[in-house]
Amino acid sequence: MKSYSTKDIRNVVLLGNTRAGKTTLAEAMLYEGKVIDRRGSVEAKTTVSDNTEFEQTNQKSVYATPLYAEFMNTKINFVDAPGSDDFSGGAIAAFKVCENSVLVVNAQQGVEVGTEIFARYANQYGVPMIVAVNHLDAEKADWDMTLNSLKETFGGKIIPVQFPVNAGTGFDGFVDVLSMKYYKFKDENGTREELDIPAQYADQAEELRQALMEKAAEGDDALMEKFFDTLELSAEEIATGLAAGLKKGEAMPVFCVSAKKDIGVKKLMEFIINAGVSPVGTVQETVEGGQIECKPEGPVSLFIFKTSVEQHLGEVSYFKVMSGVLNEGADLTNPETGNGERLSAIYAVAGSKKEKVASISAGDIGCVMKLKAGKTDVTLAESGVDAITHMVFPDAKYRCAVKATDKNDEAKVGDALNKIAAQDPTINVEYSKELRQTILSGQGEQHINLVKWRINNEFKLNIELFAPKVPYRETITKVATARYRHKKQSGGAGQFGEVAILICPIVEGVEFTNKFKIDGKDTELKVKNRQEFELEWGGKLEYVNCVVGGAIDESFMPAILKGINDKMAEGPLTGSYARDIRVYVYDGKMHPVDSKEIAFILAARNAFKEAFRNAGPKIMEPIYNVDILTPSEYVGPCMSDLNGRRGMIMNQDMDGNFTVLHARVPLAELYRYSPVLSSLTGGSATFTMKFAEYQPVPADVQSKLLAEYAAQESDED
Ligand SMILES: Nc1nc2c(ncn2[C@@H]2O[C@H](COP(=O)(O)OP(=O)(O)O)[C@@H](O)[C@H]2O)c(=O)[nH]1
Ligand SMILES: [Mg+2]
Repeated sequence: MKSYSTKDIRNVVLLGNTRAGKTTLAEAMLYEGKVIDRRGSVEAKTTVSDNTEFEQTNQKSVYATPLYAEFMNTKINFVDAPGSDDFSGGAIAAFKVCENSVLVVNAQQGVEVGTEIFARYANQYGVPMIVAVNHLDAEKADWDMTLNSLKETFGGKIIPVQFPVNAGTGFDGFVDVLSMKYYKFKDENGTREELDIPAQYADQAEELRQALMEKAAEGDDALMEKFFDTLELSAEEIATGLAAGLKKGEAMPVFCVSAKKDIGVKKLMEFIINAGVSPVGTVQETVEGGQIECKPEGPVSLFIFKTSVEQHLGEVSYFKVMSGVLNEGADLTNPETGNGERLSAIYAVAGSKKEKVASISAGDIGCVMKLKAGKTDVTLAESGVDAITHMVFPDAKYRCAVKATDKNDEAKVGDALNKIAAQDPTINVEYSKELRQTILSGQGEQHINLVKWRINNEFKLNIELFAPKVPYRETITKVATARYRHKKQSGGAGQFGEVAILICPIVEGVEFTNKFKIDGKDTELKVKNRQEFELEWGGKLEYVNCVVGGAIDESFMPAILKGINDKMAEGPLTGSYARDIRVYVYDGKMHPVDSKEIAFILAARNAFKEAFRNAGPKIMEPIYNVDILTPSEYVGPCMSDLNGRRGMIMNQDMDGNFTVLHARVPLAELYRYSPVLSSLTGGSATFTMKFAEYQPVPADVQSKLLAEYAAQESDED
């Protein structure tokens, strides 16, 4: 392959609903770009893009696959992204490296859920969208319906550049208004004739040309002036204005395509080259707050946006050269760790097809194998160059607990999960000491099921997924005292320790006091010292020594604190962490021979447990901020579902035809929320969730949790 300079590169991510035809369009572009000499199909499991077993079995893309085509002396790199929100991580990674997107829409369906979801992401990440209306050869293809649904969703940004001729099973061409030509196709391999527009389409073409000129004029002030003066723009001027509007996100030009029959694919590629945003001069922010400009004469810097493990190759890291020219054999450094890497061989990449190249210029995409630490979201650069800012992914929407089916596989399963998480930044695996569970989280149930499939099929291990425990907290609401004597005199050496404690809640804004009523008497405790601890699970413990007259020797005070800490870490109500408690040790007793540390630890544990139970104990639960984005017609069902989850709707906003519901929902009620929301809304809603705060659980929930814990608790001593 020849080496392409920065200005001759275009990077494009293919977006859209599942089954819109992205993978098939990618195949046609590879064919037009001479990367393959015959097209595969999704049905025959022979596309370049869907090259993994999971994708072929399920006939859908779940990984974002980098591909390229060489066309008109330009290298178009494109990333075929999956169409389901569960796998949005791939598209979001692609936004980091693509200056353009093609939004593929199925002409039988018009705008679908995935169209809107991914268009929203593209807007959010500031990537311009070209629209390809695909499936125009299908029996039920409906151009007008599709165009109307696009206009309804995206408004005046939608500007058709073409219209189809004979849409439906006889689809064989389109009128292109940019060139004012009729393209008629003779076969299913992209062979076309360029003809004058037939008389019957002349008016329609002229009408569209007027609209196109107006839209183009909006994109550029000089053009606007010229258009006002002469009411006419040349084809080049229209293209220039349209390109400017596209870049600013104000125009979404629409093209006619049949990916299956290779109709319209070349024109789309021409437009990407002529009007798409080139990487020249684009800027990446660095973690240090600086900038890296995309130019070949800059220092070498590349960013890894994807890693995967591939058959016969091992680990493959996909990157974009953000600056400079990368030559094979380059020695680069990860600026964040200082670790060096040698890139001995570098490749241009189209799915599983990889071609070794000698150099890759700024703006271009390639891959390298078997890096030591070349994980996703990592910069490798010449020394002295800063790391590029990290990719930002949505927070996890689906959590579950995971364990190896066979206990002996535990370590291997842990390894496998960590490998998967290192490749996919939207998968998170974490052992929770508190819950004593490994928690696996991702973007949805399908996403987690893919992890399970990979563990089964790629790692040949079995796992079980189940509901995660909820990280409850325990605290108290009033003052209580307890006295406990631990005494053991059977057999050899005896044990003796007695402590009397008072506990009260630590409440922000309420001052420390040493005056209490103990056993009905007003008492002023003599404070010898106070220690305050920030607990690692949040909240505080304060330990106040008020022992007088040597009732307990100073040397036993740490043992008493240990006993209390034990119960703080395993709360008396449900075994969850306790927080925000002040403990006063004000009395006790020793035995000249039998008093030892263990006796005071146990006495303190039991005294604390008893006092806690009399101090108006409360179970607290984590509450999450949940923002649901749903088509407004589903607001009713979403709200009543939230009510059933003890959710509170805080407020709501409108966003076009969508409503955003802002709710607060206990985490305990959010297990498997994503599939439920999906079935409530025909898959058209999406949501985010983020921890907000701890709140006491309602009385009925508390009773239920207490009963559950009591059933499994064994008495201590
Ligand atoms: N008739 C027709 N079928 C198509 C066209 N493009 C894709 N398909 C079929 O639609 C299905 C989904 O296509 P695919 O490329 O996997 O869609 P993706 O999910 O967007 O990647 C497959 O069965 C394709 O063969 C097209 O232009 N015309
Ligand atoms: Mg696909």
